[in-house]
Amino acid sequence: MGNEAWLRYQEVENESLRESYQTRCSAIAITERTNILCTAEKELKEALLAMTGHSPDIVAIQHHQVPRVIIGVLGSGDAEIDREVGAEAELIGIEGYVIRSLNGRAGDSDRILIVGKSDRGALYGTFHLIRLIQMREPIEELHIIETPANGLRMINQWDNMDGSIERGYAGESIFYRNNRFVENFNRIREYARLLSSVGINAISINNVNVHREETKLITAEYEETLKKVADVFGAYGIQLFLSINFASPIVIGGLPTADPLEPSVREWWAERATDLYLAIPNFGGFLVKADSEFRPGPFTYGRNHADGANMLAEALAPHGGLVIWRCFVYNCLQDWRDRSTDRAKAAYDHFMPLDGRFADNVILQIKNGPMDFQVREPVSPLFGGLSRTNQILELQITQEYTGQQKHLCYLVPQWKEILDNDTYAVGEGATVTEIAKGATWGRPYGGIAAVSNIGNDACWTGHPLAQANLYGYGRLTWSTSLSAERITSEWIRLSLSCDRAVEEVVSSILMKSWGIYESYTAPLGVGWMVNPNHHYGPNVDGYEYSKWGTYHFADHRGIGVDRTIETGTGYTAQYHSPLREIYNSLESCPDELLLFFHHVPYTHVLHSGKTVIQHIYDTHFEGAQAAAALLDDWRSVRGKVNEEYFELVASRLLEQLEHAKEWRDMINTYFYRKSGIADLQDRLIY
Ligand code: GCW
Repeated sequence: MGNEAWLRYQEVENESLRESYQTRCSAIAITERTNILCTAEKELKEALLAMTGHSPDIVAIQHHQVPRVIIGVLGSGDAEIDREVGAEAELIGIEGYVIRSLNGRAGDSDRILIVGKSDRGALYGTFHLIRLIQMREPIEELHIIETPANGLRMINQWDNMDGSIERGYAGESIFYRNNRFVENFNRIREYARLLSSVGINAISINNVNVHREETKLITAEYEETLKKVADVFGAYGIQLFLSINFASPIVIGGLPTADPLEPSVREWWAERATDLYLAIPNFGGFLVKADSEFRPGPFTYGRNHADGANMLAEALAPHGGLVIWRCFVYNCLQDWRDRSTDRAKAAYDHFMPLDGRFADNVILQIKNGPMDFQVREPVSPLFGGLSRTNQILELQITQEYTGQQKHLCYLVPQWKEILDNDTYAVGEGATVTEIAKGATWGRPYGGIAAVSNIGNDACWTGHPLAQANLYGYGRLTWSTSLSAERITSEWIRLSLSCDRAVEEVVSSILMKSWGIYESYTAPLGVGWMVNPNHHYGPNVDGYEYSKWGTYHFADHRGIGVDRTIETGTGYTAQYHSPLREIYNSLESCPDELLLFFHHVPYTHVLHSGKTVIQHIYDTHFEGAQAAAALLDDWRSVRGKVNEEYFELVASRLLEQLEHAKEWRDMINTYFYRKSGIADLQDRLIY
């Protein structure tokens, strides 16, 4: 139940449709027996068997008698494929594909060509065809040309080798147990299938906080196992990356220092890289969290991030490897009385002076917002700031601050907004989408990475509907122009049901869930009103006097962080005009981000016409009510979806509804007592 996620193959009910799929796909031929094309053949074969009840024959490419699906790579010697795809080959990149139905001509039977410039492209095309059949779409007149928007489409696992997952809400790791790799790789293989089917091409398999055992992953001790893991992912076109510990030369290398400019340290890394690539020729490279939240880094030696990253880049470059260096760097030992330090400014302040000083195979990974995956943040000003450095966007699929997969919070609409954001770096049009993919500045590398939300939970994600976030992440990263509605509709039809009524209900539930979650939690972009450490549940002052730089500054007069140029921290100056002016001015700052940028009295009137305090009351009452309505909506699909699945979702929605009331009351009571201002509607505030 839920374990197949969106690769759920139900037999086609409609007989003539089933027969048409079966006839058109009565055989499969691949152009070469590469690992990845064999994967494509196997995937399609299994999908067809499950959905049509008939196992297609595997035939040679020259076989002309039966209607068949031909999966292959351009220029692999088959003249017909090259001829038929012809000029369209120009339209696809190395990972793109063309799908064409050729209806029986020239004495040959019907064929469906799925052709890429690489076998990965052909595999993605195969999953596309499978999706069409799952969604009961016609396949007679296919003419599809697809190429991914982003070069790097990455997943970051925050899995620890003890089996725990940092910020994981769906059970334990599928990779590790008791400080070893698991013995049975079936679940890992299933995960590779899911990821590949939505176009993911890279994965880092250990937490960016690299502890003692994980530090050893780059040593000979783990080579053999890593190779096996790399092969599992490799067969699905996914490259393996490891998070590394910057202090490895000391911790496991026996060196007295990890200074990136020290020759012995550079040699040590070069040797590690050489060994790793000997074992795993298609290894992707390193993901690095350095000088961030107590992790070691180049600062210890008076060096900067470019020195650190470039040292690793030098070690990996001869093998074609990449260094993905995270920009989540800030002072996490702040004093709340110090109003001049602003965590939001930190990443920009650290990395902008280094723009243009990173090696060609270094990519900076930037969280979407300047703080930390809150339900609402402005976009990080590093997007639009950096112009001479490779950069990718980091999103968080796991719902650390958005309800931890107990609450429903469908994040695709949030990600769409982030991607559509114009940074005004080059007049209009330098959106986060364009910058992240590398287009704005013509960078060789670009893409998106995201922190995974899966664990060994039977349905992968704890909350079954949270699967939609993983699916949506992949689809959106492949094609940033897809609408949230379209992605949602696909996910529902693939994972739940093709029934129109189910689609309507579930789509509406998903599409409104982010807004609902936002409305009963921290108001107007201010963030952080959660319990410290685990980050679940309301606690208005939980982070208020802490060292983490996460404050709302509420007192009896008002609330919000003054980040303006004139009277605040000056953070708004990190944006280009007109964003800078829009955010800097109280008049033009959008309501939903007001308290992120400004400190205002509770009586300040929003664009909506409401005062801040009344907005807080209203959204919290309405939000809790809307959360309750989600359960009512869901009840209407009972009997139309798997009963166990139904119950599991219902129980989560019930938990959410109860917890939303707690959020409502904690927040409303806090602000009522602080402000002394009554609710205009005189509702119950404790
Ligand atoms: O949001 C914070 C999380 C940490 C995480 C860190 C990061 C992996 O609370 O758990 O550490 O971000 O992104 O490095």
